[in-house]
Amino acid sequence: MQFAAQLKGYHDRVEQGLARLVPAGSTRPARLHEAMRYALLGGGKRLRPILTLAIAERCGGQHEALPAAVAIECIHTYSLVHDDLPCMDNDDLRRGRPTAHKQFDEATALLAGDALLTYAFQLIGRHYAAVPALATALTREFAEAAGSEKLIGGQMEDLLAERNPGMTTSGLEFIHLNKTAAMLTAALVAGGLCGGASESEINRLRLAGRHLGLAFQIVDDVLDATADTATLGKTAGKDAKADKTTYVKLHGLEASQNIARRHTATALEALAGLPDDDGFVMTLAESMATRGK
Ligand code: GRG
Repeated sequence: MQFAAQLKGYHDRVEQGLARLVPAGSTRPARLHEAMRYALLGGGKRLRPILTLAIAERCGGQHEALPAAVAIECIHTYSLVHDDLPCMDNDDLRRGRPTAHKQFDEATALLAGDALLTYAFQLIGRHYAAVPALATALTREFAEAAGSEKLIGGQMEDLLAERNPGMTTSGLEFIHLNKTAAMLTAALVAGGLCGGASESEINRLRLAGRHLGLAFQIVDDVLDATADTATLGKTAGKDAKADKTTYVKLHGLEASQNIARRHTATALEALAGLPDDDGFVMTLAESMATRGK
């Protein structure tokens, strides 16, 4: 099957899973559940859950991966909702639509983000109760990736960096590794855990996630500087306007693109040691670094 058709198949499965596994908008209190569904179901590339599903199948398909895939998208979406709030990035546009706090209000968006994060763990507990070792491993993986030493820690350092004009490449790498690569790594590892991957395969997934995440974030910085708002579905040019330290600011556009290419090559080398007969995972990983071209 062609890559595009496969990608659409995974995308559809994720959309259906999100619509089915997250409480209906009519669930009391309806305003909260409507806001959760508004943020979650309003577009998005679904890269993390697609990676989880695709890796799980290729690593043996031992257990149903859809609940884990939906859980990672819930955590990712919570982080976007909170990142858009006026006290953080203060953005009006996300996934081509008004941000959750613009569509509802700040307090509702804050609570919807909280609820999405918590719901991810409810899903894991509910759907993997019969396989306690898997439930524990997934909980640990997601909690560590989303916690104070990774996602939230990366976000904290990112906020602090706005007041630090002397930011270095290693400071920036810390932010990217924790804010971006940790959640992509968790998506890959969750796929491995659901599929029944060996320890050495899980280690390969971790290495791939690290480099894929760095490449993905550098490309995100490049796109912020080069693409328009309509293409991105979020406000373009924000980094330069805020004089934010990014790879583009530190290294320039061309060097940033070369660094992203090197990280992608390392990620692909790590993934090459995994079962992927039809090359779908490799092509998806490659496309993440070439998006916007
Ligand atoms: C509020 C704890 C907390 C964290 C916020 C996600 C995040 C951290 C900030 C958003 C801004 C940003 C550039 C994050 C880096 C990761 C990233 C590129 C997120 C966007 O992911 P995509 O492109 O988005 O996969 P879609 O909308 O397709 O899901």
